[in-house]
Amino acid sequence: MYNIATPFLGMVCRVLAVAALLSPGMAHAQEMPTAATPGADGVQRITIVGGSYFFHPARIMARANQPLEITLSIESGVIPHRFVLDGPDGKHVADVPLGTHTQVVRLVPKAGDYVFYCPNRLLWFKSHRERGMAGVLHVQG
Ligand SMILES: [Cu+2]
Repeated sequence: MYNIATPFLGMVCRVLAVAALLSPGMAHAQEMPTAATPGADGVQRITIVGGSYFFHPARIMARANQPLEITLSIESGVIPHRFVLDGPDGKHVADVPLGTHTQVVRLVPKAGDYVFYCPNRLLWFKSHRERGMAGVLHVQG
């Protein structure tokens, strides 16, 4: 009986893994976006909490051409994480280690979709991004 079930489960896992690779943002497609809060000083602010293996919120909305301040905090744990933010052109905008101290990333975003993720991985295991530690910043013009 296990001889039949085990290969089937293996196949399901492979299919899910391929789907995750093809569309990294898909896992968060149902999450309602959280808007960065505009301050009286004109700076939009959002706090993102990272952990194993998630960022929350994973979908963020912000306005283009206005300063954006992203405060990063980490859930306590022994697994090291990073926050990498790629611009709409695919270039790294930020790459910061998430330690015990709060980190702040400041940018003036352009319109488009930015992706953020943790690229860390242990040996041959899946990267944290592949495990769901990823999200999208939608910047509207
Ligand atoms: Cu990580």
